[in-house]
Amino acid sequence: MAIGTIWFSTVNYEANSSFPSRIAAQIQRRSEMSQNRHRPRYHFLPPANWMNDPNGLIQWRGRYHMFYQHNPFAAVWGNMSWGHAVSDDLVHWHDLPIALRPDSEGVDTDGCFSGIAVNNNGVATIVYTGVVEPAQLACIATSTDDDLIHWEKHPNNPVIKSTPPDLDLVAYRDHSVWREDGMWYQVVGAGIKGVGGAALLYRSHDLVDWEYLHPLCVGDVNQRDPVWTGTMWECPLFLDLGEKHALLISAWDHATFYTVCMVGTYANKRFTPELTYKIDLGDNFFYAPQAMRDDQGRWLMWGWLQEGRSQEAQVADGWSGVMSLPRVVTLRPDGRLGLAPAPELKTLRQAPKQFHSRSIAPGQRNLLDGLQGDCIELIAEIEVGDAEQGGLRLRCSPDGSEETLLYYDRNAGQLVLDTSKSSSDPSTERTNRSGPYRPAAGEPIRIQLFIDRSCIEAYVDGWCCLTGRIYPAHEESLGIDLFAQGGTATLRHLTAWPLNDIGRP
Ligand code: DQQ
Repeated sequence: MAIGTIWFSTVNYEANSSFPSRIAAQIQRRSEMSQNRHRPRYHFLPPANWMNDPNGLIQWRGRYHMFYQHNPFAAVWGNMSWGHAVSDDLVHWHDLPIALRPDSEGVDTDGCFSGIAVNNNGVATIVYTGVVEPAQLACIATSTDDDLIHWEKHPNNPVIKSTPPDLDLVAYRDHSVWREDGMWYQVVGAGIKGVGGAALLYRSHDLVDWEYLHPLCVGDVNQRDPVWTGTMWECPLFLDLGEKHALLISAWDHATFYTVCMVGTYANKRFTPELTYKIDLGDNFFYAPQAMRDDQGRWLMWGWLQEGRSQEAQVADGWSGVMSLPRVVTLRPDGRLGLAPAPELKTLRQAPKQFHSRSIAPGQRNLLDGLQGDCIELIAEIEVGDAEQGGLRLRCSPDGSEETLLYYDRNAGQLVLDTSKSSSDPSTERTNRSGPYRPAAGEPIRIQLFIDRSCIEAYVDGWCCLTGRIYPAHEESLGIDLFAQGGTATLRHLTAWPLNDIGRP
């Protein structure tokens, strides 16, 4: 088994101690990995090994910094450290050395779990979860260099010494921190036994001394409608959107992973949800999101695209986990969150191909003149007409044995990513992803879609996202086509742009 070899080779880029040699090793590792055919080409992921949650997103001295949960030693979860990359344009990322790693003694020997970064009067400060099992407690670290490379853990860590004594908790970790009325506020993710997930609210003058106030919001473990919010809320994310606030939580319960968005009102330091729904119909393929407000005042959000293939395949390939594209988050007049890919991504576009006015009858194929691509962006408007289902076929093999369908199901009122035929490799996950969606009355469905090898990211009507992972077994599964069933749909127009690889410095 190749595991031993992989472990050995992937460990190298971290084993070098000098900064330039570590960066050089990261670049070499990236170029070795780029040949892997499921590895995305314009989504961010580390040079090698494991990545999960986005962490510590911050714009600092004009540059975008992304930290992420990372195992530097293998393509499996473990040794939780904070990987680090920086970008000037939100598109191209430069790797930097690991920012935080577990110490051999102290308050995070079992991992530096997820957290955030804030600007505390000119001092970049991370609030993260230090783990010494079974304790998972808030810790802080500061950096005073312009590139946020060196981090000092605070001597008073953990800065929150224990969980609130009156609460019987399932778990307690992860942080969202903001400034309000001249004070720092934070919520910590938690679950209250027998009650539901919770976001616990704290207040501080200096990010070091924290006073527990009360739950900002508590879920109901017995409530399934409109969406179950799990037994514990990981990675709470509290966003001030002006008229409304949004609390995003990663609903957790052993095998359950998806992100729930609650839009509502924040008053008297309590949050009351008014609208609750899944922020991405891909469930675990968009998990643990985090957001930053940039110099332009935009909320930019990233989430972790989990893998849909076996752990053996991940270890054999030497990488696991992908970061979503940056999503601009806004508040829509209908109360939902608007979600759009950051416009900076347009710089990746090559010459477009355009298609207009095509009718789509069931079973018809090759309606897009042989369009192909696994590194491509599409914008399409489709009228479902009298069809029961209408949409797109993606990553189709010439013999039709492999294909992925993205369509609107009119009768069910659902957006569906049908992955049942995405791969003839039985070890890949092929469970369909779907959820409530209807276009506005009389309107076509407007799809902006990104295919990046194993990643599919769909943005429909500017609010309904569906992210998936697919692993076609055949190299020639590159076809893109139109799809209708139970009647005839119509393509108004479709533009396709092959996208550039983001390359590496
Ligand atoms: N991942 C981190 C935790 C968080 C979980 C550990 C969510 O802090 O709760 O890697 O994916």
